[in-house]
Amino acid sequence: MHVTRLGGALGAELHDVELSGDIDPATLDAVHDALIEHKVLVVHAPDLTPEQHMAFGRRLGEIEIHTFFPNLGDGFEHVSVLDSDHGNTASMWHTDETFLPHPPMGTLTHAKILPDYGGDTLFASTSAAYEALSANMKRYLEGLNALHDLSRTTELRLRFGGATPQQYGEAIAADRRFEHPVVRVHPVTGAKGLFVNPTYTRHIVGLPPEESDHVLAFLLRHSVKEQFTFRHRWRVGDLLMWDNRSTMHMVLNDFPGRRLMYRVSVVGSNHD
Ligand SMILES: O=C(O)CCC(=O)C(=O)O
Repeated sequence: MHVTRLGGALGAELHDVELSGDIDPATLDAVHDALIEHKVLVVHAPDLTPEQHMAFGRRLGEIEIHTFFPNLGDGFEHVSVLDSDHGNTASMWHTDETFLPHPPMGTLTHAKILPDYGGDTLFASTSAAYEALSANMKRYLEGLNALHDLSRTTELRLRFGGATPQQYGEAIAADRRFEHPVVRVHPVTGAKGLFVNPTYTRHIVGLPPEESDHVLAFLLRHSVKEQFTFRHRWRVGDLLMWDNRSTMHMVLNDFPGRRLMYRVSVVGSNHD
């Protein structure tokens, strides 16, 4: 296997690695190390089947049935489906499922159908963003927690007519929310990273609302400065893996036509 870097802050492509069969432990360790170092890995794997996709995920850790995305069903519940034809294009910056007590350690997304152009995915390194903060801001954030809430997505849809007040009420009542530190320590590297995102983070706990809103707005704008980002232009059959503990991502919703992705998220890690 060899690794080519694709971006200054994050992103690399793996070559000469076969993810569909029995991966030997040394290769698996090398893939895992590359994931930790580069945060986003691209492997071109056009023949990867959903079985092999799940099996590779399980080599990294326990895989989840996604909280809200539809899935392939019938033995393939762990493969969730993002189909733009069904309105599923995750086009707002987020880290996956941060409203859970234990968000996934990583996600593996396989491109099945792509539009003729557009639909790239942007990634940002939350550790590079943290490192670039001033010492004063780092001190200010230390010890603060933020509330992450799944119902925030329904609230946003409500504002644009995509959800009813009743659906919003149900989303609040579903109580899918959790407080996490604003600065999180990566369990493998020990590196600190910002852990707030505009999709799920509602507020910083204990701050006056206006202060919380302004601090979050600053952090979110800061986090996606181009020097912390990497943009992936997909080929059908690309498998992208991202370390969900040190990144945010969003899809550019700039395309006509259909974009269909299969995804597997790893909730427990075999390597921490
Ligand atoms: O479709 C993609 O490129 C990424 C989708 C996404 O945001 C996710 O799977 O969490």
